[in-house]
Amino acid sequence: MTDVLAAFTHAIATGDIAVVDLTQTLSEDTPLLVLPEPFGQTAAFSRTEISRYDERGVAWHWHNFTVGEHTGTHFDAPVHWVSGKDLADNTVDKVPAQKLVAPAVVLDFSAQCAVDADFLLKAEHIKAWEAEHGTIPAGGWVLFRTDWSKRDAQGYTNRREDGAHTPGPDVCAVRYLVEERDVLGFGVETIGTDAGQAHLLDPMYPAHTLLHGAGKYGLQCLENLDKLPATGAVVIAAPLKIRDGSGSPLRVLALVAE
Ligand code: 23J
Ligand code: MN
Repeated sequence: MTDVLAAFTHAIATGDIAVVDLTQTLSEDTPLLVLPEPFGQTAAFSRTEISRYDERGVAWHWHNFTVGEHTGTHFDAPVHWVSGKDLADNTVDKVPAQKLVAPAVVLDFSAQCAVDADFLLKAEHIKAWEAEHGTIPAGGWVLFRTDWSKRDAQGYTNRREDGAHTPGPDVCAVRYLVEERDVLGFGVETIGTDAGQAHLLDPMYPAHTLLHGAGKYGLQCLENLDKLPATGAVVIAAPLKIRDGSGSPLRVLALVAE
């Protein structure tokens, strides 16, 4: 077949290319990031009914909803962090359309995270992964598999008196992905691209600080990363085109050759 798009749609129809949904269901029950006092909080998803085939709208059903830019499965744009505030095209509406479709690699550290909720992904871990699977391609997503999405609600947020205990990258790991690999962004199953205790690192919140300072993106609250191969998947991640938006809930899909 000479027409690459016809071959593509045919492969989707036959299942030779699987479409894997990496998105959490967004609802009133969606778990939220909770920051310590005195910081502001992201809003939960909520909705009010406009009509339901009734006198408010005889033949139609619809809602208005409220949601934080960073609630549920969502995209982080560079302007979200102070390190990215002066970059060009740093908001969700300015992400180039071509970047919304990109290759992805999946770094599976679920076994380590199962025994250590505070597991920190280090540059050495990434280099060991590359020795097995090949060099991480520039311009692609790096997805960090922790199996966190399989936990119950309490285990997912894993909050204790001293804050959340969830895995994430350390400073050198993020620096390696940004400076040595020029990735498009970093995607995680947990609520933040940073570890729950990342306020204790230097710089604090290294994933947010270094990724967004370099114009890179974040994806949070992903699931089904266990359905993806280590290399070869293609991710479609298109945030809402909110003018000057710092982030947005979105549907994230992966294409996988079967
Ligand atoms: C603001 C402050 C700290 C964090 C976050 C937001 C996020 O995780 C986010 O959703 O971007 S850690
Ligand atoms: Mn975010």
